[in-house]
Amino acid sequence: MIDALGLREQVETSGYALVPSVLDCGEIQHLLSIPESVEESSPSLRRRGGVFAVRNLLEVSPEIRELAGSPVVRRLVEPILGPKAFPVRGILFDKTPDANWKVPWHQDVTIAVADRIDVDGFGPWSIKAGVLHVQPPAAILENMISVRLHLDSCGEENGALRVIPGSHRMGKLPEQEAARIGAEEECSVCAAGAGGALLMRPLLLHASSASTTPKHRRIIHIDFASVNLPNGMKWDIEASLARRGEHLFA
Ligand SMILES: O=C(O)CCC(=O)C(=O)O
Repeated sequence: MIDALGLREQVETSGYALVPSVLDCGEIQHLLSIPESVEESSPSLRRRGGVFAVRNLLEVSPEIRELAGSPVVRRLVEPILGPKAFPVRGILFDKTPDANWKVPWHQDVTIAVADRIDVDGFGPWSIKAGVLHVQPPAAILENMISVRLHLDSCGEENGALRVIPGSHRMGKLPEQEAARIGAEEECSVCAAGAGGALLMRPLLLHASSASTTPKHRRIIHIDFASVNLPNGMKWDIEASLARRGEHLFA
């Protein structure tokens, strides 16, 4: 049973929370088969050896949209963002001997949007996996939460995320400052069992090491927001589903 108030307080104070046993074995098995349901030729599938990432996951997978709207996930998101929260971006990624990487200390500062609309405080703009991205003002990122669902157990040996508790309250940090704080402040390792979830504010400083075992480390990462964008700017998922006559929660 999730203690909604405790979860909210923990995320407010530390910028993250670990929740064990969110998914059961059957749900994990089902989610592991999702890359097979994505069209072979889709540019969202990233391969090195096998598939190591599926980008634009909400766009390419109705199952992930369903997961994002499911009671198990809403019970994690709503205590933080309220009942109007909606998913805006999803990615599945693995660390394997063929696709292994480390990530330096950083904050997640970009969002996926449909069209370039120049608005004060938004920028720079970039393209990732064919999708337009922009850095929004901190106020947008402060109204977001990322849910990372672990499909394999994940400890230090296979690249668990390290975080600096409380760093989500420091605003957007220049790269050098992020590196300095990461090197000097005490970090926590977000180890999780298969089926466990990590909730994390995008501005929380985080890093991860390369995996040192041949085990999979598959994670479904879904970003949620609770605010609309200004001046008619649209979240990418909103616009791409609308073009197909679909909705987030069909
Ligand atoms: O999963 C990882 O090892 C790093 C992921 C990350 O840094 C991110 O999603 O921003």
